[in-house]
Amino acid sequence: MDRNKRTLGEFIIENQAAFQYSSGELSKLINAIRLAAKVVNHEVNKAGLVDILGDSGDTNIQGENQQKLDVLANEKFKQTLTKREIVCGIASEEEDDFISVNSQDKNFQNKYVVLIDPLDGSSNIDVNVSVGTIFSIYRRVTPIGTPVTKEDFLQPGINQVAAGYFIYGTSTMLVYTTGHGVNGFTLNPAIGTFYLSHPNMTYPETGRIYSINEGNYIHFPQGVKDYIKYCQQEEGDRPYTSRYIGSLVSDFHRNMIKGGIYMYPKSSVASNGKLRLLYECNPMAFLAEQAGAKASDGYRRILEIQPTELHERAPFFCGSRKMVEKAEEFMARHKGA
Ligand code: P6P
Repeated sequence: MDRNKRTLGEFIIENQAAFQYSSGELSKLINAIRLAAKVVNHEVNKAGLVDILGDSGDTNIQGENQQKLDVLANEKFKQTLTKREIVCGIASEEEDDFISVNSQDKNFQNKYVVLIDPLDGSSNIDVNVSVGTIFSIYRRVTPIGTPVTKEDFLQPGINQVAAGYFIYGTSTMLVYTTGHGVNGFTLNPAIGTFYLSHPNMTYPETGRIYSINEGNYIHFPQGVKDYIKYCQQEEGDRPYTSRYIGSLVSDFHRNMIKGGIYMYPKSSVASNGKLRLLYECNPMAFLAEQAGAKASDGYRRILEIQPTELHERAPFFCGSRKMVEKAEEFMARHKGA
């Protein structure tokens, strides 16, 4: 029963002092993101009805019919975040450029920028597979009182002050960190409240699950091909199990609980892989490291990469520390290949 579990709100207040920029700002920011996620969760859960019944009959705030879900999710997060008096800028996978926010004409006094993938894995919606929202939060680096610039968004992942994801699956969860470990909260849909269900989440040091789209095998670097064959060999605790949902948040979440590695490497058809550094790799890498795991591009720590473009991509190896280190060993053998 929820009676003896702390709510998200209680947890944030109890841990506010640990957040170096507290004065309630984190609470407002996480609450804003939580509110938008509950709306998105509602829309995701009835998505199938749109196909079955045609128009869901719902209209959104603009009076338009049901929009495409990832556009709808983007609008919900933008609306909610711009109303909070702590966000000065938003970058989103669904927006070509960043959005400068000067809520209530406060002369750009707000301190935080939020980068977001509003609905990651949205192609899975049509086949009823879980999807997620990924968010990453930084303090601005340009002077308060001035409009945000691209510099405020192009920060290395080590500068994140908070990051997390929502997973809209068999249950809806929020998993986030502010640099003091990773905690998971499960939504009780009956009352719309998130409860602390997974305190202090940690990745197992090793595991037996590898997640990669092996349909791209012929395009992978030799180091990745060799690592996949290593996973499939009959030796010791191998062969491992291949599990790939096609939704980063879901594969990451399962691997954090069971142990495993997720890989989206570069290839001959995608020179930097597919995942976006700023609002997919960095937040998931922050969570991974806070949970005792590892995240690299096959060579370098993801969180130390200096971004140059808002939507730049990065190869991504993330999960149980010993598995990522083994994959990096294979990559090192063919460095430059
Ligand atoms: P592929 C979803 O589009 C996503 O960004 C991740 O969530 C997922 O892991 C990956 O792309 C799937 O890509 O090329 O294997 O279909």
